[in-house]
Amino acid sequence: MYTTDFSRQTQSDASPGPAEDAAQNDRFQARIDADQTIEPKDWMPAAYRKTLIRQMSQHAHSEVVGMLPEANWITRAPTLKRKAILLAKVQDEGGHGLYLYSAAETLGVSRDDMIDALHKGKAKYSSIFNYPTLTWADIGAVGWLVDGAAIMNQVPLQRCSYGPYARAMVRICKEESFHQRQGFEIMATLMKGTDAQKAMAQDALDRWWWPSLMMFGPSDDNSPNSAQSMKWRIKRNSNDELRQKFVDVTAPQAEAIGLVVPDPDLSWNEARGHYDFGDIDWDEFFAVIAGDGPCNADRMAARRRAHDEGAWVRRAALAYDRKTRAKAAA
Ligand code: BYC
Repeated sequence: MYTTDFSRQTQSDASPGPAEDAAQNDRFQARIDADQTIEPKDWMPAAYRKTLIRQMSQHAHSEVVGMLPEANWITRAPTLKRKAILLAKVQDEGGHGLYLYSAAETLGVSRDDMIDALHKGKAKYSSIFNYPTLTWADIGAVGWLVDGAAIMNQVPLQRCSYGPYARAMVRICKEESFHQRQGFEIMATLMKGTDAQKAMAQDALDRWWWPSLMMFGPSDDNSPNSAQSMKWRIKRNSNDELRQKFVDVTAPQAEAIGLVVPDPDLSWNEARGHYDFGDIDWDEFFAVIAGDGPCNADRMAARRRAHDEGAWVRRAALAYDRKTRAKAAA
């Protein structure tokens, strides 16, 4: 995901701005500590607003850019049923983007500005969508692992302190659970197939495993936004906690269908009650979020093209809206 110009925030931004006094901030923090939700018209620190705009807009961008790797397979899905399922899933992702842009707009930023920031390369979207979907098994791996990681991260967001974001996440999480199941079912079906199908599923897991672990963001000791976001209860868990949960849930699923997780260090640690796992290649992660992943350029070009090609639809909708209002006024 990507930051936007308007949303760059450091720890020092969290201190009260000139127009904010400490008492207001204390009252705000007390509401958060009492687990009350913050609503659009409530007073909030400028830094809280900025952090939410950053996270929610990059989340929305991820949903929309995330349509691209899967859409690549709609026409090539192996059966009519698989095509229909994939088409519905990709539409769901578009819908998630729309709820999230709308929820972010309640903070006073316009959707046009958010999309403009994405198109100008000033805004982030999830690193995961900069990897290619090379085979049909990749569609299984994306549903199982990418949507699986997304759920792990998004379930706690249903209890995020900002009401519109928390409420948007309820339906999104329901749909993501269904997506995860369909991805796992594709992988399970391939693993019951021919040797070539099994090899294709294993190859997809080999390529998607590590990038999926990177989705949770940098390790806790290198996550500049986590402490403040957790204090504000935007985030309820740290990046490493959620990554560990994901590994704990997913490793046995791989084993159950005969797949081997591409990590020689993966092993159950009885004492910790968790799986141990190997080191993540953080150089790769930071290169991808800096724009140097395998598909960054393609993804951005496709988004900009889609936006340009949709300009007439936006103009038509606005013209219709003007006509309807004029009629109503007359
Ligand atoms: N990719 O301090 P940190 C989906 C950035 S889509 C790119 O830990 P934070 C789906 C981070 O933004 C799932 N950038 O940050 C759709 C920050 O940079 P800035 C999308 C990343 O915000 C279609 C810097 O690294 N889910 O479900 O506390 C098909 C330092 O990080 C990434 C969401 O967006 C990354 N992976 O925590 C299928 C969930 N990780 O902004 C599925 C909402 C970190 O300071 N977002 N960065 O320049 C979050 O929960 C949080 O933003 C994160 C990062 C946990 C991701």
